Amino acid sequence: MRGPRLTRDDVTPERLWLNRRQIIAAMGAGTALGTAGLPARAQALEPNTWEEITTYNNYYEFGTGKDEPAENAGAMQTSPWTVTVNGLVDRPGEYALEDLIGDLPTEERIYRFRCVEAWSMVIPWNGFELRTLLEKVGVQDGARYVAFETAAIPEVMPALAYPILDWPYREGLRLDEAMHPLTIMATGIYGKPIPNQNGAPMRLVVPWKYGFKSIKSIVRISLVDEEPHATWKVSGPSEYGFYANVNPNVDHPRWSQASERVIGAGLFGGRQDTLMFNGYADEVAHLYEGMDLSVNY
Ligand SMILES: Nc1nc2c(c(=O)[nH]1)N[C@H]1C(S)=C(S)[C@@H](COP(=O)(O)O)O[C@H]1N2
Ligand SMILES: [Mo]
Repeated sequence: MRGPRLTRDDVTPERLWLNRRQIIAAMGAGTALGTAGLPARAQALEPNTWEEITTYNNYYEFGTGKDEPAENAGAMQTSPWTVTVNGLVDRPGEYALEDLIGDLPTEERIYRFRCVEAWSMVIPWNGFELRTLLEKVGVQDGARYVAFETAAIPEVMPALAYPILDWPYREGLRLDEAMHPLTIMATGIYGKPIPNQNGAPMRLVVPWKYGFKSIKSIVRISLVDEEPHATWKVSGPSEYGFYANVNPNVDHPRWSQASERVIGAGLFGGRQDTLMFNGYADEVAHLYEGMDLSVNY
């Protein structure tokens, strides 16, 4: 197995991951050895703890503080859940979530996750490749992008009352990005149902892009022929582009993107260099051949 994609055979149960993490941490603390000599995967893809992944979140509908989604999102009812699929598709409709995704093959994927705010985690997602959903509903000729929309439920999402972002939260991918096998819809973490603060019942995960592309609690998927509305791009076009590929060479106007704070990695010093395409360049760089990524940021 090469590269950062893992199959079920590569996956270690949460408890073993955590034990190994403690062992690695102890090595780092007790000796000057640090992570030297460990297999590359142990250095690069040591998952964060459940606690870290589910209490340090961005989900602005529930508040802009990192702890607010975990505090507030429990009130959201995620079952039953309806997803509207429309636009240039053979089988549009308002689908009950189980009818839309219940028969799609799921697996665990351990991905690096890099927020535009220059912090990162490693998260073991459970989910399915987005392309399997798109193939099921039938993408028509002429579709060039996929647009996504998050639920907007004012009764449980306190921040919808304020114009922090252009609600409802929306994002989009070019069709080839959406069909790429690394692009998944996540419905779980560590083999458990995905918590509301992480985007229950179904959220996008695009590991080579900044975290804001990975839209949560999706209620609409539209196949369209023009570049879709993207919430962060509309909120700050000079700061957040449509592509949002992780690129250490293009700084955010207000901070550097050359390195990142590793959440939970205190004993290792807690910072690492940011990798082009978040470490997934071998898999995805070809999608952007011929594009100027400092213009198409
Ligand atoms: N609907 C919605 N989706 C969202 C966001 C949000 O505020 N609302 N924040 C984005 C940002 S900026 C990041 S970094 C990730 C965070 O995902 P996590 O909390 O599961 O780590 O979700 C993304 N998806
Ligand atoms: Mo983010």
